[in-house]
Amino acid sequence: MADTLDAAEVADRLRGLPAWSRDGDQIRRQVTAPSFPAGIEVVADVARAAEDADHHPDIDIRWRTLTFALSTHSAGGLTGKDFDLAATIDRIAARHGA
Ligand code: H2B
Repeated sequence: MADTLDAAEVADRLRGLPAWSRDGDQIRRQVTAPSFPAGIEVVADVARAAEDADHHPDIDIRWRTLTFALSTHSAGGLTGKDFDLAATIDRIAARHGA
């Protein structure tokens, strides 16, 4: 099980991910896709990346606005896995024009 990051490490990693913010023991970001189908494609790509990483975000879908929330349940907080997947989600969103 990975160790949770302390507040300073979280703040440090968030500096490199400006779309993300801390919300308790999670980090979250909203993605506005160009359309509802484009948003679903973003979610499908994120699902594949999450399976590959064996690390899964909470996802809320409202028309073309997606909210991703990340935390490492097994560790009870934020770990490097959350920040790695956050960077992957950023790349996927950018690829879809979101
Ligand atoms: N995703 C997240 N976000 N946190 C976890 O602790 C986690 C996960 N654990 N995906 C994984 C799956 C675990 O259940 C498997 C057995 O590795």
